[in-house]
Amino acid sequence: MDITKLADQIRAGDRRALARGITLVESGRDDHRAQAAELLQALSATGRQALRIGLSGTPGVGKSTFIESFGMMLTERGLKVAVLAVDPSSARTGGSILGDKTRMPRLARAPLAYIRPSPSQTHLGGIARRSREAVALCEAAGFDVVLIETVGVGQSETVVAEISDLFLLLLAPAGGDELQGVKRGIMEMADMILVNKADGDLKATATRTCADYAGALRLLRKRPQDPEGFPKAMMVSALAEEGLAKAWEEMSALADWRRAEGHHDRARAAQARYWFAEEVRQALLAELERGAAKAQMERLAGKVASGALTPSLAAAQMLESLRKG
Ligand SMILES: Nc1nc2c(ncn2[C@@H]2O[C@H](COP(=O)(O)OP(=O)(O)OP(=O)(O)O)[C@@H](O)[C@H]2O)c(=O)[nH]1
Ligand SMILES: [Mg+2]
Repeated sequence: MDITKLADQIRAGDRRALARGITLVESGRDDHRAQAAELLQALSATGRQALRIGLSGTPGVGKSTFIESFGMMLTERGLKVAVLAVDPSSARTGGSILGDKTRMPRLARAPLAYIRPSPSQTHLGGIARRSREAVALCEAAGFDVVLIETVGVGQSETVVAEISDLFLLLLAPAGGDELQGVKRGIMEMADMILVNKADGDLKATATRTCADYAGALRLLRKRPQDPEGFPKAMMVSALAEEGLAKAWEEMSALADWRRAEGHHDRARAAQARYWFAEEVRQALLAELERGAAKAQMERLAGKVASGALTPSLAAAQMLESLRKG
């Protein structure tokens, strides 16, 4: 594969080249990893930045519907929109973004939009890297907005929040006890909470839910990266296409403020540091699964199990043998 040529094509906005690039970064093969690294390095000089918007929510809350309506609105304004999914469970049924492509019929056909189906299989450790690198490729290809969707099941929200500029939490209208259902850590990550399905019979409940969450957000610790009034809760209807323009206005205002105040650059730098450290951690863990280290782990585990060594002494010996390499 000619990586220089592929990089040129991606830079020029060639969709098929972008798709091939993403397939490359998704691959676990060693030779592909090396080519992917070369590709990302070649594209890192473009300096292009998209607004990266992470979107999380439980199954059925309306993420796909929202992305379809919201994405269409953005493309109608002339913005180029890419859609990616971070899917922690490869066996998930019904909600895969491949299915979503058919559930986003208008966006899938929009010339300014690109929807990337989630890969059919990924090992858990590879999710973060492949998502991060896919976002980088979309940026290099000149997209204005990258929407990164994840189903809210825990760990994947952190991944998405750490590759996004804005993190949105999509919620459904519900009774008061639902409020406890959202983990505090997730609330603390959110820049905006969008209460979806604020239409028809659900509108009154949505209004209450929105007020509840607005109240809950006010109780959270103030973050330096937020201007007055953020994080905020709003109502939208992805189906009726209501509140979407207002939501975009708020997102843009927040993003502009963060850029002007230096928070945007600081956040991206902090994310780069985070992912560097994370890659090192993952690589070190992978070392333990290989050859001599793996055998040594098993040998020491046996001694710990039989009571010949304490866990901490065995760990110290393990680290010692790793250092000697
Ligand atoms: N009334 C109403 N229904 C909606 C709205 N948005 C989505 N829905 C409905 O909610 C159901 C689930 O919507 P999806 O967009 O597939 O939800 P999702 O969050 O992508 O679900 P998963 O992909 O399974 O995680 C569908 O029947 C939608 O038509 C809305 O704004 N109002
Ligand atoms: Mg969906």
